[in-house]
Amino acid sequence: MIDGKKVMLSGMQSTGIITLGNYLGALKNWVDLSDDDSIKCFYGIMDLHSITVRQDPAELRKNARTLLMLYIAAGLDPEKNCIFFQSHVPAHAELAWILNCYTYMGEMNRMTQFKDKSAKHADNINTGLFTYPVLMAADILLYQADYVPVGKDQMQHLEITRDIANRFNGIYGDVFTIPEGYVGQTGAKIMSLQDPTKKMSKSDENPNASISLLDDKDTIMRKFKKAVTDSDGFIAYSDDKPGIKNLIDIYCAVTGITVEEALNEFDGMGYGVLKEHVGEAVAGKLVPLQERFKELSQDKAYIDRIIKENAEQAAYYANKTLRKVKKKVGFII
Ligand code: ATP
Ligand code: LTN
Repeated sequence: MIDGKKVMLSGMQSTGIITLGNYLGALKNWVDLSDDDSIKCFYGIMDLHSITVRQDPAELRKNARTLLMLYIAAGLDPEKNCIFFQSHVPAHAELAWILNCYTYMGEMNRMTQFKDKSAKHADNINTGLFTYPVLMAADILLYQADYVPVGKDQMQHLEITRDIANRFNGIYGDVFTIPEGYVGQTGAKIMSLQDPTKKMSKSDENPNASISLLDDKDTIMRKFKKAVTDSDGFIAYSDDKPGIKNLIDIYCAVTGITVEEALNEFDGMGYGVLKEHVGEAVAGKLVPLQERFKELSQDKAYIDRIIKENAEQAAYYANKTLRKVKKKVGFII
């Protein structure tokens, strides 16, 4: 609790321009939830997590700043929500170290994200990638978060966070709040436009596989036109038709209508027209966000102030928990 309010925390890695999947699966839900004045919200730009995969330094710096501006452009008010860079709060790395000593190799070995990422980056399977979920646990537990809104793919990391917190509390008493994951109903998992059996990901090498939040309308329309579907030729919402199902999911998440309503609307349409409708809806949703982003990009002083003030605020709460942990573990403080 902070000032009598429940706490919510989430974040994304600054590994590239975020996609429609990140937006519908996470960012859009954050914005909806941040309207609730009974919740104190923290949103991190998780740059420490980003370097588990090799990054170009200039790109990383640019992507991190872009991500912060996209959070704000999407509707997160930085005066109300604490939006901060993970690397500006040293407590994250410190608590991660401590929690590493309360986490078992066997637990980390089971993490599917590690398996996926180590297969993808076979030349750089570093220990940071392996202990990535422990750093994520530190992010969450430092702020005593009650709720953590994430896409479906992150739920396994949430479970391990709860296990680590329960283990630590079991030894030292009630130090950490046990967080609950929260997955929105729509957009929980948006799939790649080129391979609808794989999730849409900002680090996909094929640019046609994902919609970037900064793609212009022509690019969006072109990417949907090229989206992989099937050769049946009829619209239905079924796991056997992952390409069409994904297009319908995207449409529903963007417009807020149900699958049934969407199926009525698309009744008798061909795939080409369906793709056009989805493309129009997505582009329409992203235009206001892109305009706000442009304005923010021109206001360096404002963004610099947000970065500084929010880092101080985040550090204040994080250090409170870290001091408590150090005392419990037996460090001289
Ligand atoms: P990377 O490709 O760099 O691994 P990513 O695109 O998978 O990144 P993350 O930074 O890992 O994105 O995730 C940020 C947030 O977006 C998380 O809450 C995650 O669950 C959500 N998310 C990521 N991809 C999708 C998707 N395809 N559909 C729905 N939510 C998603
Ligand atoms: N692993 C998350 C990003 C992340 C995160 C967090 C999400 C890092 N720390 C803490 C929620 C809470 C991902 O989306 N890939």
